[in-house]
Amino acid sequence: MALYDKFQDKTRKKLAVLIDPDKPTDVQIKSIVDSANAADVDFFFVGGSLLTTDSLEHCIKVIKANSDIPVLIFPGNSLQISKYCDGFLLLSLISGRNPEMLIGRHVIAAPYLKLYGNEIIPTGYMLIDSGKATSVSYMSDTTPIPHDKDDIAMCTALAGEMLGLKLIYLEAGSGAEIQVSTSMISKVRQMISIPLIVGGGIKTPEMAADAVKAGADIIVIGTAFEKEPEMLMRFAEAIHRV
Ligand code: 1GP
Repeated sequence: MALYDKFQDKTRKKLAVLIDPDKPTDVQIKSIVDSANAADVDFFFVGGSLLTTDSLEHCIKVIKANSDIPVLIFPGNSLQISKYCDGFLLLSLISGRNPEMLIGRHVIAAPYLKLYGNEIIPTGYMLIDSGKATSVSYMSDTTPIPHDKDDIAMCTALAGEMLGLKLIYLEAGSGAEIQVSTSMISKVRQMISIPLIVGGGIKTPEMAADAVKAGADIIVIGTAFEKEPEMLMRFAEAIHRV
């Protein structure tokens, strides 16, 4: 099954585990991967707003040596490309008005992506305000959509779908204090027919379950698993049960 088919599969809600390749040691990556295998997690996303080490490919190799779960690059910039991943989320930051994040970086990355033959999934990436400045809003030089402006989020997601994007990702930012509201998730869900990803600041299995009940198809969690990979099973059960 092509990776995008797996995103579209409606048989269950899905969990993607985000690994920032800068942070964990090989032993810590292996521990998260072992927990993800046991919890039947659906995807690994690998990437970060700013990487300070040359660790991306190594991280992907460690995951792939220990798991059959598909690994997608979730790039923070055009340096985060590798032939070893299974797929690549080609992010267009449609909540912002920075042309570099809408098309500029893509022009630089495109020939490498073609050369490597990665499965490309064009993704409408939407930053939602979460109460404080996040790395991703600072690094992308874009203003997030206000937390309570569901109508702006709905119309932005709809425009993204009309432009041909294949996924919409509502992002509060890694480690966000406030997650995307269930009201916004539900209204965006009603507006679009493509799969909806939600992430940022989801700290408990109950919060993850609320997001999928509101209409998210895929939940992305990183920070909560960095310290406690054993929590992964509880999150996966809460999401897969819905
Ligand atoms: C960030 O949505 C992801 O891009 C995950 O966020 O680290 O807060 O789980 P957390």
